[in-house]
Amino acid sequence: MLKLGIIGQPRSGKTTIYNAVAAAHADVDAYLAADEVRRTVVKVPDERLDRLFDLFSPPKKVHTEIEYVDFPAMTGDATEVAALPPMLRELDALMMVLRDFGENSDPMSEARTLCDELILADLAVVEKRLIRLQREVSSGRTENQIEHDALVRCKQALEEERPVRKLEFAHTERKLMRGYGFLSGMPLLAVINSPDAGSARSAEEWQTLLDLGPKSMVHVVRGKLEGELNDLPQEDRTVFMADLGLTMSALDGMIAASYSLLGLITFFTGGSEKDVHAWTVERGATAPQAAGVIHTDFERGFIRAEVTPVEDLLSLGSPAALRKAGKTRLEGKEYVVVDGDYLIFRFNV
Ligand SMILES: Nc1nc2c(ncn2[C@@H]2O[C@H](COP(=O)(O)OP(=O)(O)OP(=O)(O)O)[C@@H](O)[C@H]2O)c(=O)[nH]1
Ligand SMILES: [Mg+2]
Repeated sequence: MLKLGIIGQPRSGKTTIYNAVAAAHADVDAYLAADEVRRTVVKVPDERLDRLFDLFSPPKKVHTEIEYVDFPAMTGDATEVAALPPMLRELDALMMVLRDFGENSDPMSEARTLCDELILADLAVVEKRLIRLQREVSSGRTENQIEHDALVRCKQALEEERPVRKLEFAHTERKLMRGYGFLSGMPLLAVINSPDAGSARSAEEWQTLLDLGPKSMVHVVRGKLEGELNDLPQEDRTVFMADLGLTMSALDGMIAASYSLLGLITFFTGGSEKDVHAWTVERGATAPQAAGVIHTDFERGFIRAEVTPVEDLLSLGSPAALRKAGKTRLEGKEYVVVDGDYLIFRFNV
């Protein structure tokens, strides 16, 4: 399951946003110790899955899920910050909440401070490993030369306060570097937490100003206001959202941003018997890799996939009607899955 960690300066609105996303209503003013985190698993809303469920009426509907983790503030206090990096390295992406509401708000400076902390944590890892590798290399052993050279480049960048995210690696280097789980190299979603009246700048303007590099995105929210919308009955919520010019809920917006940041797409399986099921894969995944998300045996024994765009299935009403209309294709191992594919796998286990 996809795991996103919410980090930020004290009182930047991390828990408020976590609540808006989780509709969990954890107490925003409760003190969270440094090693204490809140976790919530949210179902990724998808109206295509809802319509598939209506079409087939199976016993079950299974959404894809994302876990959000609300971390204590990164205060720059050495003892507290030291407890965070190992926990952060387990995540798929970081969500950095920047305060854009209240007095003396300065999202730029908060971003800089946070990014510096991530850089320092990475530098400690690099330096420790390099001591050993340098000894190896200078004694003429070359088996870890590539790793050594890549780490030297990382060190140089980090010392210049540039995140690992901004470095380019060759394929083998990238594989080696992945093992380190560099925090400054993780996909990063900057969340500008704006006052009720809205942010003075657009997401594009923030993106340019923050200049976070590749694998980064900016999402502008009004955390408190959007969280409060969760308390309203559905009808009122729709009216309020229209008044506020919001086209989607905080949760939907955050998930859409996370998916696009991580390059993820959704495909569907199932039918009337058991369930309809939404699954997540990385953009570019082949049909066997998609089958592997369901079960590793499916990947190994993959023969073919029957592929239909879900919209065609929904408009024509049944797999049989689709086959008749010639909308369903049989695809082999090379097929690259597209967002919204409805797939039936044929495999041999
Ligand atoms: N006006 C306004 N207030 C907000 C917003 N987001 C959070 N707040 C308020 O700011 C205070 C801190 O919010 P939290 O969500 O607890 O912030 P946090 O980052 O989790 O705080 P710590 O965990 O203590 O570091 C609370 O009183 C919130 O109600 C916002 O978008 N607008
Ligand atoms: Mg908090």
